[in-house]
Amino acid sequence: MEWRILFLGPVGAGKTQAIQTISDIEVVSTEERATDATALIKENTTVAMDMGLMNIGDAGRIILYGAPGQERFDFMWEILLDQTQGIVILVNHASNDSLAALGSYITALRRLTVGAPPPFVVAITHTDEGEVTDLNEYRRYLHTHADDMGGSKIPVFRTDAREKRDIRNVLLALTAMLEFDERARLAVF
Ligand SMILES: Nc1nc2c(ncn2[C@@H]2O[C@H](COP(=O)(O)OP(=O)(O)OP(=O)(O)O)[C@@H](O)[C@H]2O)c(=O)[nH]1
Ligand SMILES: [Mg+2]
Repeated sequence: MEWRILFLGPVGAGKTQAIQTISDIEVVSTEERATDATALIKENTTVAMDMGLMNIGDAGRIILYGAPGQERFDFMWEILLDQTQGIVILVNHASNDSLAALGSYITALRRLTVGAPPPFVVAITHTDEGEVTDLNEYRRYLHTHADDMGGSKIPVFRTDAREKRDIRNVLLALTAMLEFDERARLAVF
C-alpha cells in the first residue's frame, strides 16, 4: 500500500522538520533564506515543497509532502492537496494565535477541496515552549468550528517534530483512518 500525506500548517510549526525526522530517504527540500516577518521566527523557509518517504512494514510506504507555511505560496497547497489522500495539520502551540492558525487551515481545507475534505489529524508542536495547557482547548475548538468535518472526533496529538516516535504515531493514526476511507483507498494519482 502506498499513501500520500501532506503536512500543512503555519511557518515554523515544524513541517520540514517532521519530514526530515521520519524520512527513510534524503529529503528533497526547497528552503530559502527567510525574509520579512518569517526571518524573526527562523532562518529558512519552504518556498515550494518538501518531499520524503517513510517505509511501513514490508510492502507499505508513505510519501510525505510538506507545504510552505507562508500564505504567498498558498497556490502550492492546492497543487499538493490534489496529490495527497490525508493531511496532518501542524500547529505551533508556542505562537500566540495557535487556535486562529488552526482555524485558518480548517478554512483553507474547506475552500481548496472538492466535496468532503480528506481525512486529517492535528499535531500540536512546541508544547515544551508554550504555556502548559491540555490539548482539550484544540479539541473544543474543532468541536465548535469543524463540526462538519468530524469535529471533536478529529485526533489531536502532542507532537515534537524532532521526535521520530511522535511523528510515527501521528502518521500511523492517519494511515489507519485512510484504510477506512474509501475515497483514499481508491485514489489514483
Ligand atoms: N522546541 C521545539 N522545537 C520544535 C518542535 N517541533 C519543531 N521544532 C523546531 O521548530 C523549527 C520548525 O522549523 P521548520 O520545520 O522549518 O518549520 P516549517 O513548518 O517547515 O516552516 P515553513 O517552511 O517556513 O512554513 C525547527 O527548528 C524544529 O526543530 C517542538 O515540539 N519543540
Ligand atoms: Mg518548511
